[in-house]
Amino acid sequence: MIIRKVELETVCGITSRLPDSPYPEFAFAGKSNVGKSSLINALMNRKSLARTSSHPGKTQTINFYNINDAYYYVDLPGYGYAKVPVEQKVKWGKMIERYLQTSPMLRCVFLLIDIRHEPSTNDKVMYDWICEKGYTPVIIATKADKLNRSQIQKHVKMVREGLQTGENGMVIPFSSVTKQGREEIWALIEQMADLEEDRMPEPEEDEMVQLKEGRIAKLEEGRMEMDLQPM
Ligand SMILES: Nc1nc2c(ncn2[C@@H]2O[C@H](COP(=O)(O)OP(=O)(O)OP(=O)(O)O)[C@@H](O)[C@H]2O)c(=O)[nH]1
Ligand SMILES: [Mg+2]
Repeated sequence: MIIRKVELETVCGITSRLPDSPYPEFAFAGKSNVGKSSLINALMNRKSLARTSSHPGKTQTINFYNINDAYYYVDLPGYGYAKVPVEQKVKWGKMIERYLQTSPMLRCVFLLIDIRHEPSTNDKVMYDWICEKGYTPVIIATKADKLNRSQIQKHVKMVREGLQTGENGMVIPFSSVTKQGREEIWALIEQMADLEEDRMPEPEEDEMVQLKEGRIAKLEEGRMEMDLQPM
């Protein structure tokens, strides 16, 4: 994928109005410190545009990154960070829910899980929540560089079973260090964005009027022909 333009276009806090996106959106969810911002940087070919930190709870807003004026990557706040006060957690939860529920341009939610560990209860809740909202989450198993090749497949199976994704659930091992998995994720995003573009757009009102008039003209022609039939 050629990245011509990346720009942090909108930052939404708890009370902000969500933007009316003109382009498809791809959101990245997962527990705090799992590597959401690092993945977004890797997908944007940027080292540090999305702020990362070894301290959990770095991303506290919903951040919309404009990619090539073609789509948005949406960095969501992480969940499950013990030091965040309960009140704050509830507010973030509501903010993420509002986003998942009301964004007409959201095409896919990527759920990030640390490949080294079994999915937590929070991960399972998030997985089920995304499904309930009508999306099929694509699982990204992050920090794959921490395991050797033979361990990776075993851990992918563990993640799949932990979330109960079923046989067909998509789990992509990824590393922001080696960039393993990046091409696959790009290909998926391009495919999903294109699919939408291929859909026939709803006709504009003017076109509908023309369509109606066109049909009436055709009908009249038909009638005229009938009128011309010999009795
Ligand atoms: N080894 C390794 N470390 C990673 C990888 N991805 C992220 N990290 C490290 O994990 C830590 C957290 O990464 P972030 O990308 O900030 O995580 P986040 O999910 O955005 O975290 P919050 O914003 O707090 O929700 C940082 O120290 C990263 O350098 C990876 O693929 N491999
Ligand atoms: Mg982050």
